[in-house]
Amino acid sequence: MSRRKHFADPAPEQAGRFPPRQRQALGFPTLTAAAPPQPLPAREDWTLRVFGLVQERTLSWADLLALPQSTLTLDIHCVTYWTRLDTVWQGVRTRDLLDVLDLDPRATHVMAHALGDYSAGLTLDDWRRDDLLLAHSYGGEPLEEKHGGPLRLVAPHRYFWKSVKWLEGLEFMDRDRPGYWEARGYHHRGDPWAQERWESD
Ligand SMILES: Nc1nc2c(c(=O)[nH]1)N[C@H]1C(S)=C(S)[C@@H](COP(=O)(O)O)O[C@H]1N2
Ligand SMILES: [Mo]
Repeated sequence: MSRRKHFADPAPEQAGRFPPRQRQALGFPTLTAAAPPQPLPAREDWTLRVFGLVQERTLSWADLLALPQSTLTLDIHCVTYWTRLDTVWQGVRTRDLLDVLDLDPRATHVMAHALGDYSAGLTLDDWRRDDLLLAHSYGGEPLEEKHGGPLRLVAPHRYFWKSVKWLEGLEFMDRDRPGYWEARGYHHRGDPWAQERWESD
């Protein structure tokens, strides 16, 4: 795939929505460093395990659908210099999930674990924002497997590597810990507006 055809310079009237050095992705690229084992469980058999500094529990698909459902329109920014504006996701806001969990007061960070070998951490303050979503649908359709279906995290205020696909575990912790990419040199926070790409920056 040629970059020339699939990426464009931001239109001047939208330039303010593009973090430094980002270009517009015309399609929806797929980036998978660590794929999950096959075959994936079906949507209705998917579970989300919550553990660590929290009352441990396993949410079923029905449990997830019984939580408040939100539709969010979000701009997403990948560290490989592409941005997509106005992507539309449906699912459960992370803060709405926090409301039904019994957190240990020592918890300050959340590690999102994928099925397979991938994880990424955020702070509990990140999780309390209103623009983070546990997404099961994209554009009104069930989220495609290549984009992390049945369930993925979408954290638009961070580079997209933080948005863990095939999300099956949430670990509450009292400190930051490196996830898959952070252990390989990516920045521990990953704010695209501050260009926090690599830890040496
Ligand atoms: N489980 C898992 N989640 C992942 C990844 C991965 O390799 N495995 N890649 C990350 C990276 S680097 C990016 S940019 C986005 C890409 O999401 P997309 O394929 O839907 O564009 O997913 C993130 N989440
Ligand atoms: Mo990425």
